[in-house]
Formats: sequence, C-alpha cells, structure tokens
Amino acid sequence: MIVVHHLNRSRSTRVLWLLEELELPYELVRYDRDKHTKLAPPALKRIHPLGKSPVIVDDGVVVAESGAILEHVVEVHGHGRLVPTSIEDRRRCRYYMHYAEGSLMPQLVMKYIFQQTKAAVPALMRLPVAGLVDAIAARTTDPNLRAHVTFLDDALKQSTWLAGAELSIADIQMSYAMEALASRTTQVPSSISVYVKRIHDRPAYQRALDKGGPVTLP
Ligand SMILES: N[C@@H](CCC(=O)N[C@@H](CS)C(=O)NCC(=O)O)C(=O)O
Repeated sequence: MIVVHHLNRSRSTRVLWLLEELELPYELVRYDRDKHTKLAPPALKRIHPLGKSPVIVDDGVVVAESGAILEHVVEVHGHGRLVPTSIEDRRRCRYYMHYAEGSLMPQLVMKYIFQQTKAAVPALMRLPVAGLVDAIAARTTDPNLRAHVTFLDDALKQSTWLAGAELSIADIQMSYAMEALASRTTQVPSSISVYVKRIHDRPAYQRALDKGGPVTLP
C-alpha cells in the first residue's frame, strides 16, 4: 500500500492525481502548513530529512521529490500506463519531467519571493523597496517567464498533451507549474489556459482535489 504524506495546498496534489488516474489504492496522511510561515510542520522531517512534500512510503521504501515519485509509481505499479510508447514522445516526456522543477519552477518561486518581499516591507519603506524589487524582476524573472510562456505556447500548439496525443506523467509533473503560470502571469496565451482547463476537467484530477483539498498557489 502506498502512503502519501500530503501537505495541504502543495505539489503533492500531482501524486494524488497520478494515483487516481491509475486507480491505485493509497493512504493519505495530511499535514497543514504553518499559518504564518506557510512552511511544512516539523513532523514531515520524520519521514524525509528535508521535510518537504510530496513524499511517499511504498512498501516501506521512502521516495521523495515529485518527479522521482511519479517515475517510481509508473515503473512499479503502472503496467506501461501514462508513459508514452514512441521514442520521440518518451524523450519529450523525460524533458518535461526535469524541466518542471529544474527550469520553470525556480522562476516562479523567485517571482513569488519578490512579491512576498514587497508585501512584507513596512509602509514607510515600501515605495523604494518595491521599485528595487521590480527593477530586479524586470531584468531576471520577467523576461525569463515570458520566454517560458512562449516556449510552452509553441509546444501546446503542436500536441494536445505535452508529450504527445495522450496524457502522460509529463503533464502530471508540469501541472503545478502550469497552474502557477496561468494564475501568476498577467498575459497567458489561450493554449496554456485551455491546457489547464483540460487538466481540471479530468475526473481523476477532481477526485485528487476532493481527497487532498485545493491547490491554492502561493
Ligand atoms: N522539487 C520538490 C519541491 C518540494 C517542495 O518544496 N514542496 C513544498 C510544497 S509545494 C514544501 O514542502 N514546502 C513546505 C516547506 O518548504 O516547508 C518536489 O518537486 O518534490
């Protein structure tokens, strides 16, 4: 039996979505973020030293890091499902499995930190600090995120799902970042909003939300 250590409002929803797509049984252990810091509670460190979510325990084996978890689950329990069959689509799938957390999420997290910095500054300092933060963002995250959006828009014009005509673990891995992009970037092309809606319309995704709660992005 797979045990999912699930932090509310987090990347962990991807694991629940995968398990629901595969119709695998699992046990859910819930953790709530600290109301002020938004960090995970220390109890998660008892499962994995970094104390991040998602983390699963499968037959006594601890697996952390979303991409590694998705690959582990399809390898051990998937019977070939949610993994593209052609070499070309598999190559694309592998690319997005790494790209999601390695390239796209760092830009989104940086943008989030910039926004939080502006919000945390005392009123007197807000104007100069906001000016400085915006100037840094204008030279770093903003142009980077625009390039990512163009790249993903082109990709989604070529196929329904990111690694071909069928849903794969690449889409599940990319879902959290795509939702963040759709909610945090002002001008999102329709290809991305339609793609996010396609994800939201899947019954398995809705079951994941029913069990794990909403994915409210920071
Ligand atoms: N790259 C990791 C990121 C894990 C991660 O940072 N998870 C967040 C939730 S979205 C977390 O646990 N945050 C709480 C904390 O940092 O205390 C993955 O994809 O699994």
